[in-house]
Amino acid sequence: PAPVLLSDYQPYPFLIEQVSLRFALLPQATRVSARLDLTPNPARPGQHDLRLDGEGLRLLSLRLGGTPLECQPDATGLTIPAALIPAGAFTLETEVEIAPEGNTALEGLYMSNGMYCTQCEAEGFRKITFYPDRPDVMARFRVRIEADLPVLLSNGNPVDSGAGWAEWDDPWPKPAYLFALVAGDLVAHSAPFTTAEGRKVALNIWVRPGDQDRCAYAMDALIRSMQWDETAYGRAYDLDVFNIVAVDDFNMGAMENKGLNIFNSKFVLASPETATDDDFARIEAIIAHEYFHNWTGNRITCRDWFQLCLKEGLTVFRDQQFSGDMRSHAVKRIEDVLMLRARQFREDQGPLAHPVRPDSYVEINNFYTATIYEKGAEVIGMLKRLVGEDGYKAALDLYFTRHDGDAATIEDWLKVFEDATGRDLTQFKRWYTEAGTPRLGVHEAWDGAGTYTLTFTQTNPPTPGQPDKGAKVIPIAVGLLNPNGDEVLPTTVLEMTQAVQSFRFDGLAARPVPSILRGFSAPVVLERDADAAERAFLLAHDTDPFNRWEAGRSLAKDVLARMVTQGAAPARGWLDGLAALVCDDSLDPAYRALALRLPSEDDMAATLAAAGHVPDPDRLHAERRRMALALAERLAPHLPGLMEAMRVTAPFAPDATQAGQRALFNACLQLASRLDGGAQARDAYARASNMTDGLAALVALLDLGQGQAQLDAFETRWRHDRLVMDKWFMLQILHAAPDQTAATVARLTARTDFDWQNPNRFRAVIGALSANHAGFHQADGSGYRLLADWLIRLDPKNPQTAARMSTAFETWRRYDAGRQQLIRAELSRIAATQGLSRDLGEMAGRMLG
Ligand code: B3K
Ligand code: ZN
Repeated sequence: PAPVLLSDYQPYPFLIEQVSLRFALLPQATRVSARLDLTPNPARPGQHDLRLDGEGLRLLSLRLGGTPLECQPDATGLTIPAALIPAGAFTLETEVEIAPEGNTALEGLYMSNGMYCTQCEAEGFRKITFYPDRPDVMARFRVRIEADLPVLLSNGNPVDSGAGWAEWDDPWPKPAYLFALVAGDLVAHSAPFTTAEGRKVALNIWVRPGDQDRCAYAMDALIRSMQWDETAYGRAYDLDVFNIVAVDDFNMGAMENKGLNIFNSKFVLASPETATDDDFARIEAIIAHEYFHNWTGNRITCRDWFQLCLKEGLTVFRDQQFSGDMRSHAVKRIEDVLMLRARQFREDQGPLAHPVRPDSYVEINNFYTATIYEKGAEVIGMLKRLVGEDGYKAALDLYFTRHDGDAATIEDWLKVFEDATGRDLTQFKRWYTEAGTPRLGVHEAWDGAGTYTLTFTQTNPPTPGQPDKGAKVIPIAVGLLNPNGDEVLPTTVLEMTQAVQSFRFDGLAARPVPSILRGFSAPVVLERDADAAERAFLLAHDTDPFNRWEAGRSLAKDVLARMVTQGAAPARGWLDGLAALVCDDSLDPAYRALALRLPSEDDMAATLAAAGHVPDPDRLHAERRRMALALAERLAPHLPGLMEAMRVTAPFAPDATQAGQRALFNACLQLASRLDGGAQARDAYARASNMTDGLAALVALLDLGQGQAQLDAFETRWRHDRLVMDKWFMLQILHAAPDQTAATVARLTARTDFDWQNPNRFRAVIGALSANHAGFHQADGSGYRLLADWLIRLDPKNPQTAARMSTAFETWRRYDAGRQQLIRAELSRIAATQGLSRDLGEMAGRMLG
């Protein structure tokens, strides 16, 4: 299929004043009647055909201005010739039939456990009715639902309802991708909320009967999100109700439909017994993210899908700020950077690299990526650093006043920053239009007489379709420390705009130690050959918490790299520095737990490949275990004391303080288990009273090749709980020995409860296969073959999820010729599959290059 191009954008020739929809819901034959009130769009003068998108719809009737029309749809929509269209306002009425029960792609109107629900972003509305399914067509929707079910929901405010029917009206014009409908046998966990503007809002979280006691945390997170957006951004909620629905079958995390957010139940339902601290934190973040979209996404939406980062990058940035405010900024920043490197850098350095604002796509669902989301958020973080707190606030206020109700672009977004701050952002815009992770080299010079100079060199590596790139604006936050550890220059943002650029610092008493890229002030790879002594110094003294952690991280990566490439022993300096940090009671336990986390095998493979080595997955796995063992031995004398100090005695609370204590306790337990044969982990599993502690103990045992009895007990207790059992499936694969991984997957996929058409279960199993680095990359190709088999099987049912999971192959160029050939063969087999979806076809094609 031909790609869609940004340069082809044209406004839609018609405006839609009002949409009236009527749904008569039946699993096999749902009738959808639509009435569109149209007028010509002055932005597109002249006579135009009326083109409506529509896929898989059985057209029952069509009327233009009340008169029946004979018009046959084609495979992708319906065209009403310009000649038939009256001048001025007119109405178009359609009636179609669809079968939600057979919709396994989970896009459009589908069913999950007997409940009807929708997912329209990006282009699912066209599977519901004929409509201009593009985000710049914004209209008011009125919806009538008829079904023999107790709960009938749509966007906006409830108008009226009776037995078997309900009507909804959404006063806010919106694009079709924000349409939603839910009908089912649901119960609500409810709470009232009053906005800063005095509006009384009924908040409801709708779940299947029996799940209502697992909604309290999500509701609490929602209320805190609503309050936070009022204080941090001055944005209040704008309807009388806010509904959230939890669905078991969902392709992604959640969806921000106006007034009716639909969530993967995994990101709503939580209790101490069933959810880990990480689950709670993710629920808080996603609830906030979807809520924040009400302003950044819904009130101001995107002109076209190329502008996706306009809403996603900004909304991720906002949810990161929120989580930092709720918990710890330092810990949140480290976690976000870990994620950015693991997913976005990986993407940016492989065949799927694309700009934060792409200029072409085949299937837009393939562009809901770490680049659009996470790098999109980083770009906003850089803007904020460059213009400062006040500049950012002024720009955002202007954005909301100038563009409320608009379908906007990245140009509009940058313009508000230019207008509010007087800055020229022409060069900065390259962050949006050019793919790839810049590499930042550093050279330091000390003249012996008080002047210290830092010279930076940026290189912007080629990416698919973009061989040459200009210099980027890179905000480099720098601090300088005295040899005794005192800070002589507090954090200062250097603004790099050239390929090579020097910055001078005068009047220093001694040669300083630089702390560069504090807070990870730009999404770049810092290439600095600091020696181990300097890193150890920063690990002990840096006043910037991110860079202090980063010093330990880069030290650990150096150590592991030397172990892998030179057979070196785990370096003493690293072990001692880390021990000192972990035992420092003045530091947040969550932070100390993060410092104990070793670099992942995937991250190390990328780092080794970038340094010109060919990573050997088995060796990497073995050396990383050796590294963990050395750390355990070094920390052994401190572990009992640390664990005692971190033991939580108060009743479980999913807050940052307790979570941090549990994280450090469990990190110590993992290490202790490497020395005690699993005795403490078995005990901890038996005594665990919450999922966080139970899973951590189980993981410690699985890493030792033990834990079968605990797995069996877990299964007996949780076999009827889909979400908890997803964890059970996932852990066994994630922690399988490399040569056992494929066999474990084969064994688990043969079970009757491996419901592979449920995206959560599929991801738990097949996603864990590719996340087990050494297991997936077994030299015999068993991991690759297994993944390809499952992608080919899933694709006809659910192309979106199949395409997303195919990114496991994106790193193939890192590995040796044998593995490269095996992966290429699997990608070619996928690409050659009869009837392959556009989604998976595009991904396989791009990865093959
Ligand atoms: N906007 C949705 C994602 C839709 C994905 C469509 N394939 C969730 C979010 O980012 O909030
Ligand atoms: Zn989003």
